[in-house]
Amino acid sequence: MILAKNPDRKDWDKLTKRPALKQQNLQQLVNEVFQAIREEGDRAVLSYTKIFDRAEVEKLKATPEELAGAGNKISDDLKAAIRLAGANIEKFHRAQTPTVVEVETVPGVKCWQEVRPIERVGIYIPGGTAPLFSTVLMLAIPAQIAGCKDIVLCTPPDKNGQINPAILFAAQFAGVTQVFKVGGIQAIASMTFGTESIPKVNKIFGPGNQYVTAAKQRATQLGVAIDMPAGPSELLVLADETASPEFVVSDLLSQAEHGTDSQVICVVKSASLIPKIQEQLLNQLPSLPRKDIARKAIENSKLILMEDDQDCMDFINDYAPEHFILCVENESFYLNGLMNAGSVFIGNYTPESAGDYASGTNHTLPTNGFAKSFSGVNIDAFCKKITFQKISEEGIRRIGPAIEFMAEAEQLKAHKLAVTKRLLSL
Ligand code: HSO
Ligand code: ZN
Repeated sequence: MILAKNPDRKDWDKLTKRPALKQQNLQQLVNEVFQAIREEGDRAVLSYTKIFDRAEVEKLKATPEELAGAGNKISDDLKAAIRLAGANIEKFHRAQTPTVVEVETVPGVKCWQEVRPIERVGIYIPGGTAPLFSTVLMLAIPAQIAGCKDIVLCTPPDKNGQINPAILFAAQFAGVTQVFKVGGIQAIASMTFGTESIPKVNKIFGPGNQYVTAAKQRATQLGVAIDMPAGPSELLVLADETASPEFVVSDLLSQAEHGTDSQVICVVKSASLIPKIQEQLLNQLPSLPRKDIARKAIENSKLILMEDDQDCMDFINDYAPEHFILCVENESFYLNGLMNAGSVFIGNYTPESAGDYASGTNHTLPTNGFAKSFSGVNIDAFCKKITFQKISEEGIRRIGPAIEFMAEAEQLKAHKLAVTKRLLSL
């Protein structure tokens, strides 16, 4: 880890800056795939699946038999774990259900706001070395609670044209309505335009590599919403002497094993923690199956000594971490001052893994400083709010003249007349 001791504020920029994403020019490839899928539908999807995933797929849609058989291919313990995690995610997200807002702003002017689900949502789940079936729960459970009619899931097939059984099981458990064996740019393009088998959706959720990210950006230009801009996962830990260095390092590594580009920052309040953290890293890293990935991520990560509380607070708000682990004695100082973070984990017994899987909070969170302006996925992400108003004769009498004055001042005569005509009729 790169070590910094009480860095000067003018050097914070370097420490809070995420490494520049490799901005490969994917636009041309994305446009090509999008155009082919718009014109040829399934035929193009199948041929890209052959080229990019090296998989022969007969039918894009997972069959009822495939879905039904998935439960037998995973252990009972894993099924029980998925059910426990799912129940907690459901409890926490159901409690977020927005309520109707109704106000009579002046007598006779009734305004209210109601919530409607986004009708069709798409969930993208990457394949690869670690099939993240937990993300299925994090996206499909809130979608179901919100009342989305169609919850479409796309995930790339393996070489034999199969989908990971844990993903299939989680999909059924969480209320996904249709599962498709398609990944990458072709999955996002399919959900953007719709093909013979894959429905067009209104909003696309889920993580992905740079191809998927570029494709999601293209989808937004074509009128499909997306959850949030994506970047490599990140964690900031703030620890004082009450924190267990062993636990702190286990959290740093759990984040680091996601990818070589994962971002890890450990801020310590006292110098005595520095050698303890370094020692724990040496102890814990070598035994991890994904040690090569984790080591690379840790090499680019920072261990920072910051003794002043206000400095720490300002630094954290500046960085705006996706995940923030707070393990200090004076936690309320930080909880009160915190402005920017995706999700916060407090105390020695709250590992980030808890939020990744089973405590109930969502793990789809803003990265790359977007926690300054974005929330993590929650029920609102699957809903729209519609405003309504009903104005009585008394109501239009009360607010009509103000509307007339404002319309006149904006030189919008037709707007003014729409009110004048009504006032004259009374
Ligand atoms: N930490 C990841 C989510 C995840 N972890 C899924 C394990 N599985 C991004 O928040
Ligand atoms: Zn994780």
